[in-house]
Amino acid sequence: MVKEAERTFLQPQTMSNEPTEFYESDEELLRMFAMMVLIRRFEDKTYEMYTRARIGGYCHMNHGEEATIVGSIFPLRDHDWIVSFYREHGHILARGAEPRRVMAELFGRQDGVSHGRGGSMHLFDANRRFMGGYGIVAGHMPLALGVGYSTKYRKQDEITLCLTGDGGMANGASHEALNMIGLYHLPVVTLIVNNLYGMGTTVEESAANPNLWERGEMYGHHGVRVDGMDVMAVKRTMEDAMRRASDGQPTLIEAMTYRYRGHSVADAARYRTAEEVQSWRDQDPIERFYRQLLDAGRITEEQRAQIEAQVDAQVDEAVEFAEQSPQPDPSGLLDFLYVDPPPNV
Ligand SMILES: Cc1ncc(C[n+]2csc(CCOP(=O)(O)OP(=O)(O)O)c2C)c(N)n1
Ligand SMILES: [Mg+2]
Repeated sequence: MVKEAERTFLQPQTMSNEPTEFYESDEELLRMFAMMVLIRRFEDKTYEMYTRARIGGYCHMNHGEEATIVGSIFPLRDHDWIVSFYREHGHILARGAEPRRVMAELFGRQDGVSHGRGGSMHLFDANRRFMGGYGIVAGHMPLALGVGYSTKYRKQDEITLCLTGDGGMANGASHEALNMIGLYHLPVVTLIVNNLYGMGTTVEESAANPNLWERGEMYGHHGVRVDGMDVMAVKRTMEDAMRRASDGQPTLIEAMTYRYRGHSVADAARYRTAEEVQSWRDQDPIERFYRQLLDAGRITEEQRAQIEAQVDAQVDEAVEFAEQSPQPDPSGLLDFLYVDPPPNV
């Protein structure tokens, strides 16, 4: 067992009432806030739909991770890429995918973002350069390396954001990918969503050195740890990382956050205490951002209520859409497996 004293650095930061400097427009700040609320409410609804057997299979949710997600994905430009893992509902929403098509995918329906073939762990939106959604822990990191290599080979100004979990950093593929990204000076930003657990295993139980950000330096990346419950802190860290990436310097960001719910819908999370969960809920990223915006006079109570009402309507509509979307026809079982038409090689 890991002793309490050894875990002090993983304790939540205390809420700060310091005024925050914003250079974003009101419109942009409210869009960020609305997206964090959308991810939260979408996941609430996902949980409800799972318990009502509308969604099957594995289902991993993002409650609590909204600041890390929005702070890292919002700075990306349309021509940048994302490669993600299986806890990615919020990631694809933040990239701009339609909630109704994401919900339809969770339902396994034809109108889903992966035409019902992928489900919760395999969300794709190639038009938005959202390249999945993968179930093999860290198996996607070499794919992000490949996307970054392609960008450099084609001499394009495109950045790849690779999101991964803390547990994934114990898999050999993460080391190989980080090494080659550093070796070839690829424009890749790797962001560890450190929610302190890989299933029921703590970071201290899976990492000889639990300061995961320190691995950046040994692989030629800039390494940095950020408070993943503070959306503006994550956004600034990501903006810096993007500037470095454009100059051929990759970054490894470790965002300290927490998942409020179990590993998947089926996990009762008996490996942690209710007090621990509450201590993180007490510094909820949505409430924290709201407080920052309120203190800076950038949001009103009325605006918040309006955003929440709009989001609720959007999520309800997403469920209606998913319910009405047809099951994929069995005759299309082999569709979408290969590029169509196949490349002329
Ligand atoms: C290679 C591989 N090993 C084990 C698993 C089983 N598994 C699924 S999720 C998971 C935990 C990963 O934790 P982390 O990377 O911290 O991501 P989180 O679920 O916390 O977001 C494990 C071990 C897997 N899917 N792939
Ligand atoms: Mg984890």
